[in-house]
Amino acid sequence: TRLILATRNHGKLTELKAILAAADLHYELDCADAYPDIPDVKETGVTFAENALLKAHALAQATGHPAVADDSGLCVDVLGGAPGIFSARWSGSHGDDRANLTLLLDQLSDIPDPHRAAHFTCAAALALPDGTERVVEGRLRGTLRREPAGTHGFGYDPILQPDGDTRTCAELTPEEKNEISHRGKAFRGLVPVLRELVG
Ligand code: ITT
Repeated sequence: TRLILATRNHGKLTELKAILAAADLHYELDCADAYPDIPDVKETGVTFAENALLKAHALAQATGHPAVADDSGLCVDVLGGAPGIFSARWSGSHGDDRANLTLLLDQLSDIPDPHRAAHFTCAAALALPDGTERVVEGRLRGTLRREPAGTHGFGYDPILQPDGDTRTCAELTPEEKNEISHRGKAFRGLVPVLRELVG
């Protein structure tokens, strides 16, 4: 069976492949990059789940294969959940991780440590060519540092320190991050659904 990973974000892709590999699913995994002619879908949803479903359906329809998608982001308590679904383009330029993180730290410079709680959210969506759909969400809670630390991962990893750890996500090994992450939780939650609906 072929399963399409409907993302063009390479940080996500690396983590997704590792998380799904651990589940021993025996699919042929194909990435969205293998279908350059399929245009990116407009993320017009107002929730992570809606956007993940839009992306999964677009690839499932266009390829005729089941597709999974990930919509994710960082939600900061004191900002009422922002950047949230706008995490990838918070600074204005889509996917510029360094600019996004720098702007966010700047916006939070006056916020004292006890009020710097935040979480990552990931919505993992599965869509089949016949229109069947499922979504599972996962979260990783933590606090935001004042300075980035660590070189692993991507996006806002250098500034989120998971609760119960003294390191940022970017200081965890990839295995340690996948074990506790929003993405690990969401996609491990999707595995039984994949077994049932995709085989
Ligand atoms: P696709 O739509 O192609 O999957 P994208 O990067 O546009 O890629 P999103 O709209 O879901 O995807 O944006 C996700 C953003 O949230 C990402 O660019 C990061 O800035 C942030 N993010 C998500 N998961 C993260 C993680 O595990 N660690 C750090 N930052 C993360």
